[in-house]
Amino acid sequence: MAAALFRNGIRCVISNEFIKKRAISALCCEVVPREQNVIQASRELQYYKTAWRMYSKRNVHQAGVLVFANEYEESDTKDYQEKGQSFFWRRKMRTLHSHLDVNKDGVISYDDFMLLGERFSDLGHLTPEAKTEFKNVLNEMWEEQWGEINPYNLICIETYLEKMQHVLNDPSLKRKCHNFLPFLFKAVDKDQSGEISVQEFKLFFQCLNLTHDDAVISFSHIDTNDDGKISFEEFITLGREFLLTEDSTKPSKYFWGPLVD
Ligand SMILES: [Ca+2]
Ligand SMILES: [Ca+2]
Repeated sequence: MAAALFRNGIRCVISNEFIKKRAISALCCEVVPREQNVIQASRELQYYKTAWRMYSKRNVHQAGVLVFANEYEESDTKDYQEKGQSFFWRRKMRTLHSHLDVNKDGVISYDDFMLLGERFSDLGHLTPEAKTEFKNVLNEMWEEQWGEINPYNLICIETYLEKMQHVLNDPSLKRKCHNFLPFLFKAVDKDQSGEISVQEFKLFFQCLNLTHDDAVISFSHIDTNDDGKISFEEFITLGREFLLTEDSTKPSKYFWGPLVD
């Protein structure tokens, strides 16, 4: 049931009336609704409701933080084995490193980071306020993950893998690792309709120097409910999962285009 509510997407959660109806019908359709499921469902609805409200108020950063504020807690407490050792996950991180290394000199610098931020901002014609907020988040992310902002702070692939593995194994960092995604969504959603069309997604991939064909393939996987649009919820869920899962069967592996070898 919880998964069914998830699939409905955050856009549907705009209307309070809809939420009530949806919650009631979802709960009634369950053959034997267990108390735990009910609590979980109402908690999820509350998160999406609050997240969307904040997102709508341009508090994009807080929206992203909220969406997954309580997710992955269980797995954190259950599984203490060090994560991030699989070839698959490391391949995904190498793919992301290659996108973040905008000038392709083999290392990510603060300039690369800002340049990519600029590209995404221009892509969606973000308002000056949203652009500043996005830049602040990128700055915070840089300082938190890579330390000092200076031209000599260069992140090679080995350092990147090591740091991302640290994120994967640190619950507090893990909770924040997707903070940039709501901004990215807002930037990619050029017409600000609240959903990403395949045309908008092609432009996003263009920013990453990927082809339109790559975009179409990734789009089809990220659009998990096959409605021809990528919702806020689909985008954040899969974008975050790309960073965190070691399960190679998940469609989130397509989020950043073809994986590097
Ligand atoms: Ca670079
Ligand atoms: Ca969709």
